[in-house]
Amino acid sequence: MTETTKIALNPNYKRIATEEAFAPQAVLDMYRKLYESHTLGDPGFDSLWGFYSTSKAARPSFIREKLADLDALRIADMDAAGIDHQIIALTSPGVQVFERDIAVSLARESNDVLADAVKRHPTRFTGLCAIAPQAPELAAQELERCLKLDMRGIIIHSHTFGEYLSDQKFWAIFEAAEALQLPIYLHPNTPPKNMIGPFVEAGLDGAIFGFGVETGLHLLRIITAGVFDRFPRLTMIVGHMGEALPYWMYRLDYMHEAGVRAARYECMKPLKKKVSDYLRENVYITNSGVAWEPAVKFAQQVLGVDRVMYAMDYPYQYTPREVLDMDAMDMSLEHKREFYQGVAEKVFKLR
Ligand code: 1DF
Ligand code: MN
Repeated sequence: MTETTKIALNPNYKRIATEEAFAPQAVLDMYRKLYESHTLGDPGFDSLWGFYSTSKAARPSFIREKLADLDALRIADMDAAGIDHQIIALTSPGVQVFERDIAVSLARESNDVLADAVKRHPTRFTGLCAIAPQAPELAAQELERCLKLDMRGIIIHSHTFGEYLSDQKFWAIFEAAEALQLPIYLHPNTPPKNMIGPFVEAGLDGAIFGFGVETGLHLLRIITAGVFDRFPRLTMIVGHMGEALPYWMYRLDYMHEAGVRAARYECMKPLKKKVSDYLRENVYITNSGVAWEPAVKFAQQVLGVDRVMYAMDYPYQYTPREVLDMDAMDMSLEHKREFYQGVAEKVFKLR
């Protein structure tokens, strides 16, 4: 974050960063108040936003300032890193820590703030729509409003008060997302209170590991609950190299099949396809937080070049030099263009 060298835009492809965060100042203020009130009873939230709300260290201070900016500061950072375009979403945990009515209206407010910024900078920004899973029956309404605001997808920050979207009470969200053809970015949150103990006592609850465990688990619950059999045209996106699930595909297929055949769990029903088929056919992944050539190539190999997108995770992992590393990957220009530009243009309907 102290780098000042400016990285040129690449004439061979656009660099589109697909998991970039913002938060209206009002939301940041509410996170701080919620943390300071100690009323939520969610150790993950207190760990995450206790840190980002109050720490005076350089990185959290940088992040607080940049999250709230949707103009000159952000665009200067994009220019310095050679990022042409950001797909921007409300930061984690979104509105998913607030009481239902507040969550619904706060999602609306932050969608308006983001849509205005996209209007000011249409060539630089695209927005995702925040919704309140606390009110699944209102999701369709807000999603239609977001479509009119020209948003291109949905952001959901994993669990909501410890509940997962695999629970059928949330499926109205999937129904609306599929009908409106809006992809759902399932973004990390800290593990819920009944899971976080061993993580937080070792300082592993956040982006270092807990995020990935929680979000990979969440996507797997969605798959094994049969969501994609019921909504076959639904697409979801997960960051952080698919939250490690691509690496697990072989074993997931083997053990799911074995468990179903033996009728081991009442809750684990047969699916129309293998677990890995849903990962390949209904899911896109991004390399947010993982600017690492072997991991990018492995994901492309097992999911397909048409399934893996670039993301920086600005402002949390603002590392302009990673762009040069990704540019230098030993990979054909055609595949690099898919990674940086082509897949994102398709998923978010940018052209
Ligand atoms: C962090 C990372 C925080 C990611 C985030 O939102 C976030 C972090 C609060 O480093 O604490 O979106 N991330 O996606 O890796
Ligand atoms: Mn992120």
